[in-house]
Amino acid sequence: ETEGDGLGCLESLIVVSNRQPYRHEYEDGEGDEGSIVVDEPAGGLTAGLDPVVREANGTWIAWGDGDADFAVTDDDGCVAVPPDEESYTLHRIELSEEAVDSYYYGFSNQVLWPLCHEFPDLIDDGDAWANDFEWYRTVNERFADAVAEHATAESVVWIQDYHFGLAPRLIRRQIPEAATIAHFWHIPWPTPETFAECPADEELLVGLLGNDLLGFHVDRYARLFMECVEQYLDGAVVDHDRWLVDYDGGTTRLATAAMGVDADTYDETAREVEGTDALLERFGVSPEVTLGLGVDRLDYSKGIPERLAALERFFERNPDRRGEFTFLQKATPSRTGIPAYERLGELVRSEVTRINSRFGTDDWQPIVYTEEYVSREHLCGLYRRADAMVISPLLDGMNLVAQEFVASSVDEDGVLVLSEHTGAHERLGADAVTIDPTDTDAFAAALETALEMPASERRRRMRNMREDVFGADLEAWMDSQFAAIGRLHCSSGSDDDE
Ligand code: GDG
Repeated sequence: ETEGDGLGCLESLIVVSNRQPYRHEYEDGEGDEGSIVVDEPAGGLTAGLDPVVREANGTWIAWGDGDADFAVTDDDGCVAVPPDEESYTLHRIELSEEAVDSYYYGFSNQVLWPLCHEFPDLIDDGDAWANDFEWYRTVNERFADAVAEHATAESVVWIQDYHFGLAPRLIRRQIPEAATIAHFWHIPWPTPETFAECPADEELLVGLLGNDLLGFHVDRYARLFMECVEQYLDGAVVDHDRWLVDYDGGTTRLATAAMGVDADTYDETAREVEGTDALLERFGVSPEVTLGLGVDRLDYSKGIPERLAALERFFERNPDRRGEFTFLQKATPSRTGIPAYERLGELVRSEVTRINSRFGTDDWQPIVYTEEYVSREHLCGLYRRADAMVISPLLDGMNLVAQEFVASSVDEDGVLVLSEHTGAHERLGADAVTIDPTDTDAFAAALETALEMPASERRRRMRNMREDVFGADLEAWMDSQFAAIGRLHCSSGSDDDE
């Protein structure tokens, strides 16, 4: 019943995330000679949470990573932000190169990421993981210690993501019982069969059950979490109907909340765009073409090779589309240095070259591939201009790009081709063209369906999707989290609310 403003009884908010909301840098990369400038939050969750932490005069604990970052903090790593209107404390944790290698590139991204995305073959095997896991634990301890420095009995601690699977329990041990710990897990949760491959299965579950509230994007991930607890953790009692897990004297409530995007901003930005011809020409795309678009981090979970295979099949089957349709794939390199990501980059680039040499002509390429980072304005322009947006992950917690595209489609004439294996599909599946990315023939046929769809049907589907994306935006997601946190936090000490 406590709808909306869960922030009401919140006196002290402590956010924990890997990425920091503000970065300090030396101007012109001049080393410590230059003056220090500040980077604003880049977008997404960080930008969305910033005003909430400001309003709460809270604390944000995150990894700080440069000399300039620490030149402005006090001895404890704290600095007041934002610089122009100091509203909250940013507490930066400094990590050695070895810690980053093992905690971030190692256990987080070569064990937990492939595990949760159902790529057991990519999980670091051999001895590497044991050392990585030790560092993961050490870093989680350091964050937990930082939380303990700031926490009071009134505190709400809100932890973000898979980098902090052990922190909740470590925090619980150090802070007053009345404080509330909540956590949002932004990626999928694996099946029990896959979870068996987790080298630190029990400790991870025990860690996460230090939370009072654990959130996922969709019901399925929460259910899988409960199944894993039941199978792999002795002594835990799972209430599948009420979504509660009792363990070691504490109760963890599970919740789902599908994350949204700042839809109004995407809409406004897309409306202000003054054409994309110049941008397309810069990439080597003729402004006249029918445009397909892909926007992803260069990650093996995003199904980019599968998308290229479907495009090749599409051009085989539709010779009349050659010269007329171009697919622009924007890929942002990420986690470079991890072998699986290096291999993926090589595969994608060589497949693009091969397909282009098969169908391309002197003045037309079927696939234009770029790893250039584009501004939010340009991104919105491309979303608006795209005739078909293609999102084909093999598994994706939510996928915000799908929603950003919908929010930017102000002319209501673009079609969303969307993998059924994304959290976003639970929201948009009814009005998107659904694909299984591994079924190349059906995927190619879906591209045909999208490009041949009559304008009236495009509009009808896009309107439905826009209703969803604007109705359940980033702010609504945060409200729902804080309402759930508020119900636990403000009622602690009184009777259970159900
Ligand atoms: C994880 C989960 C979940 C990309 N290239 C550019 C650019 N981007 C931005 C997009 C979007 C973001 O990066 C990617 O977000 P996704 O949600 O698609 O995917 P992940 O990075 O894997 O995020 C995912 C998410 O967490 C939130 O919970 O949805 O399932 O995997 O915002 O716009 N932005 C700009 N230029 C680029 O070139 N400006």
